[in-house]
Amino acid sequence: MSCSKIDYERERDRKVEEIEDILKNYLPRKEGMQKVIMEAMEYSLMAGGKRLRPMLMQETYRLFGGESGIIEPFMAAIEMIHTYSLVHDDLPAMDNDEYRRGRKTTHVVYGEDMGILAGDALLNFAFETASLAFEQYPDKALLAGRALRVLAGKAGIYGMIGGQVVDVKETGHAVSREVLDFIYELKTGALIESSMMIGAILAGASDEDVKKVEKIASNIGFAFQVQDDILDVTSTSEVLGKPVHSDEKNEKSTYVTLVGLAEAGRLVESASMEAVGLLGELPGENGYLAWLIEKLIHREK
Ligand code: GRG
Repeated sequence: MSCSKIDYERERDRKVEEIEDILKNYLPRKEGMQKVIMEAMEYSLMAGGKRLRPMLMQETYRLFGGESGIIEPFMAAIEMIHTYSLVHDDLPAMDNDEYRRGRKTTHVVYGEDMGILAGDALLNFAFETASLAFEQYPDKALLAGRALRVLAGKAGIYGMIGGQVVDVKETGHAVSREVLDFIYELKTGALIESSMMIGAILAGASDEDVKKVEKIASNIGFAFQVQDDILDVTSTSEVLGKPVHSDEKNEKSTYVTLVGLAEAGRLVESASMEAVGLLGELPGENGYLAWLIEKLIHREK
């Protein structure tokens, strides 16, 4: 049965609500002398956002026929890891941002010390949460172990942290396309890859299909980040078709500065088409997932 755009939008809103309920369910109780850290965790985690990663995880799980609640602690964990990365990225030592998701950043509200600790706490609590899967679903311990390894690996030095390290090191001067691809693949792509791979792994997908899912997610991550570059510029510049020069004070290469807006748009389109094409090779009903990928990639904010 085919669904209209409006139906998918309603479905997305319902799924976001469902994800937020899951997140609330796994947050720690605000108690004890350290209560302020639980408050800061809740402040940053429940600040809105697209909930893209847990949604991609759950949809991939369903695509491969997954039906149990084992996915839920992992959905909460990936959003905690994503949120920790944003909290730390906003700190004065990194991007020094005052606003995120339409409200004051965590360190602005709770102080820099608590901002650092809230990020650390979310990262640790993510693994504490994901590990609940072993107790709750002992018959699926092997799958949970594989999923946990992907979660840790893709968030770590060969994944998101690795990408952020190179990004920080390379800020202040122009970089080659090769370096930019490395940064995008690790900093943005890795968590999206882990989201979808974990969905597939927990549903018992074959190694070959998990690899295919990784490739789909890598294309989504790339297109998502290049679209982010495009949106950064289109909100402030009308320059079309030619390379846009980086901000001189804090020079940062992006796909738009490297190849121009028009070519960046074409690359987003081809990565998105590759993702949707590969998705079509997988089993299962993928109408909503294909719509979601298109929607994310062509988002306007
Ligand atoms: C500090 C270890 C560490 C890593 C930081 C994620 C990140 C790495 C930095 C954030 C800055 C940035 C532009 C990252 C690229 C990925 C990206 C577009 C993140 C924003 O994700 P969305 O749009 O955010 O899914 P919401 O708020 O919707 O959840």
